[in-house]
Amino acid sequence: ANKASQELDSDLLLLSLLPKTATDTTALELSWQQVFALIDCLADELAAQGVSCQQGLALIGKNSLPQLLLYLAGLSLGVRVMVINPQFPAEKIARILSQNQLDFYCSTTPLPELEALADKTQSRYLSNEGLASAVSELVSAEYDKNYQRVTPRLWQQALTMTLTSGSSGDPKAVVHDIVAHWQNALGVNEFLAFDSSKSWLLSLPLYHVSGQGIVWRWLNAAAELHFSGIDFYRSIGRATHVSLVPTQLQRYLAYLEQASKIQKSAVDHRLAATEAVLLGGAPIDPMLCAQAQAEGLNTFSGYGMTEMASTVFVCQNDLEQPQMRLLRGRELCIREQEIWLRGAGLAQGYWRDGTVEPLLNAEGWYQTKDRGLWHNGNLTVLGRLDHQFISGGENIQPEEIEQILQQYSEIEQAVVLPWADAEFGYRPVAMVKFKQPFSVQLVGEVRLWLQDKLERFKQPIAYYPLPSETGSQQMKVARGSLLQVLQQLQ
Ligand code: 4YB
Repeated sequence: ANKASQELDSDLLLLSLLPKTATDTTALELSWQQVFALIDCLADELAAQGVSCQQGLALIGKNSLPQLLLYLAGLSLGVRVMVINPQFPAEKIARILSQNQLDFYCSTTPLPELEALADKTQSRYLSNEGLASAVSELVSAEYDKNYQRVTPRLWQQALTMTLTSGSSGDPKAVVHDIVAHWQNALGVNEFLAFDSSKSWLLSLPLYHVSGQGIVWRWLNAAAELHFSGIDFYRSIGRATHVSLVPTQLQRYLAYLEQASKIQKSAVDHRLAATEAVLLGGAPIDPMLCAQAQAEGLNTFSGYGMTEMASTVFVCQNDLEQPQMRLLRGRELCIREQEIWLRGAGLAQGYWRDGTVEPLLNAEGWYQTKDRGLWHNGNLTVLGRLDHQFISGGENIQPEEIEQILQQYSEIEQAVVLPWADAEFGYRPVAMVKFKQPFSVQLVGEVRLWLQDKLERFKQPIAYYPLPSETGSQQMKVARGSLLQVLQQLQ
């Protein structure tokens, strides 16, 4: 039973759309009743356009209220729903649509290039005019209007498909049932004290498991969900909970610093609503957490992945004795340095040609390909096994070198890659984003600084500027594209 539906009669406000501009203070707020009316209405619209149970529906676009409602409406019809990054090239989207048997796609923005590929996709474009007008009509209407539910709810048969990029080729679709998302919500809400008095900013895209996680935690707790305004960093301080990747936190701290220089009202930010910042998706530098703590931000470092419906392990950083926990119902073991997982949140599998390929090995565990150490209930993630390379017979874990480089005060981000070498097999090369313009002099300083911090064979033999588009904008560093850039230099 959905806790949220128990709240249906209360006038708890759950979904607020923050003002678009700093001067516009009229936030749109919807109640549970309105949201459920909207979901039902959209589900009927989808059904009227031919969408039915077990078919595939793709939603292409950035986070928006219509997109969230369509996601939930599709699921309420027992549909397989996939949200797709609108920045993917049209050709790639077309391949994803056909590989994943997505019968329909819908977008909140026009996609002429994709429509031109319609015969390749065999996927039907759903006119969103009807859908969009349904949303705007309902949002503006008095919601005591009695709506008539036409199509049945079939949540139990619903599946979400979330793309996760492997080391090569097109991303794989990870299939979850609603139970897996719900288990994630139960585990995280318990650890982060997220209840009906709290709010979570939808700070990550719905096409990542981390964005969907926020939605299910909101529903599970019957809490508030916030959409960000144009000024994302300003929106952070208005919710009690926010999920961020480390680079977003880094930028938020810079934003707070800037704000305190410009106006005294930065004090407001420190007194902001934020109670918990859940970090994840990439290695988390303890220094960053310490800086956040100095700003009064309570950070939690999460380790998780799409295949486990996001967070599996959490560490609360801001205590003298950091509190760490494997979320309830998850199990972890380390085999030959690899993290193996099972239990709550586990996906049904990868979608392959209309069937679901299970994730578990012969011993019943999901092998993460992450290298890790488990000591006294604490987990240290050392990097991806598939990023390792061998240099003169020695194993190199690029993340280890990156972590040390990033401790250098002038380095914002560093990515270490293998450089083919006739004698050594591979040698480490660094791509670096400095806080100031890249220069030979800075590189010289880094080399000197690194000398007593790393074994010689781990010290990068060359340094290049990190192309900005591959780095921090995305949740994961695009190592594949960086390797291509490097090969051109070689
Ligand atoms: C890590 C890592 C870590 C993942 N150290 N490597 O709700 C959340 O949990 C959340 C909150 C804020 C930001 C992100 C999240 C996520 O869900 C992220 C989930 C995710 O990244 N999934 S993924 O499938 O795209 O990648 C998983 C991989 O990412 C892992 O297998 C690790 O390699 C890496 N990773 N957390 C070091 N704390």
